[in-house]
Amino acid sequence: VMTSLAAVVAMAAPNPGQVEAINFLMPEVQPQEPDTYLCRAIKIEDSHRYITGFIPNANAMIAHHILLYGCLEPGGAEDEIWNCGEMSTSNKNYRTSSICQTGTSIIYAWAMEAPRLTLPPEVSFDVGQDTGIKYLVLQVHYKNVTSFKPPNNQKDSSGLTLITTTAPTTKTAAVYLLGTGGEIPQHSIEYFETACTIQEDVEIVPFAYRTHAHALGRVISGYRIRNGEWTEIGRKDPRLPEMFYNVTSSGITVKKGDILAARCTMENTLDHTVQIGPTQNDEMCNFYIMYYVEKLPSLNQKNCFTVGPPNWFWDDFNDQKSLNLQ
Ligand code: IYT
Ligand code: CU
Ligand code: CU
Repeated sequence: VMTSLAAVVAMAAPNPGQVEAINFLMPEVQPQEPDTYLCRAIKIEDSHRYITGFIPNANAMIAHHILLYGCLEPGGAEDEIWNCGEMSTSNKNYRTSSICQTGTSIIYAWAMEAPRLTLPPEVSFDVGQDTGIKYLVLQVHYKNVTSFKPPNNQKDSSGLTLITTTAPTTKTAAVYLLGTGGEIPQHSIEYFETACTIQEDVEIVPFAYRTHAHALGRVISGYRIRNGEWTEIGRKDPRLPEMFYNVTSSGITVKKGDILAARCTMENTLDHTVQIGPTQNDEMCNFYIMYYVEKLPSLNQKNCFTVGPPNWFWDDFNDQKSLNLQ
């Protein structure tokens, strides 16, 4: 059970399940370098947990973003804090490791201005025993670290309060990730595109989306294509806070034979080519779809990646050159 963490507050239980608010916070850390990414893991292997909401415990002056990941195996041990950045800086006070060793998925994202997220009624993330998520990993991106240095020497407990229940909800949430590889030549605008056909006989209901790029992203959009007709799922300037936003219009479903597609428009005003890659000097093109299924099973396919420009554009879709990584 998740009781290894300090405060587990029992709340009123309106349904047969026990509702618990679990504080998943940094243990009074003092990162010393700006742009430090710290991770902490908790094991949730012993029982099923159904996460129905996320309450941020963060200050936008200090934390740039907070991400909650599900892992099969975490990058660090329990009761350990490790460096888990997009490798922009490495902090000597902590060991550096990946977020997850295996089975990575994003569950929730907070960035400045993001309010708490309550999932739709009867929707939850099923984590723990018999699921692909045996650990939860909290990642905090520390932007401003001056308050952690002398004379203030403050300690930080940024993180999330997870609203959980032990009783299953009728609907199950998950996240589907669309993204690309590729490169943008100097002084140009480039389109990073991906598209995949849903092959499984599962109907999903997207309800939130998140975009992610680095400095060159200008607009990222996602679509469902059914019988040649395009319906927007979401569209955002990735320079805005990278949190989950409500889909453009609710009630869009995606089923077998539909195509999910995404595009990132990037502008490179620099004097060199920029590639998709892991550091802040590289780029990324990601469109995350948070969805639920009314009834299990959910999708096995969790992402849709292409090699991106200059080798793959939507026009290449019929050649079936799209790659499904993982
Ligand atoms: C190369 C790339 O696009 N990396 C992204 C997306 C990504 C996320 C996960 C790729 C894989 C994953 O298992 I989860 I393979 C990326 O790193 N995006 C960052 C996060 O660190 C996930 C982001 O903020 O969206
Ligand atoms: Cu950040
Ligand atoms: Cu990135």
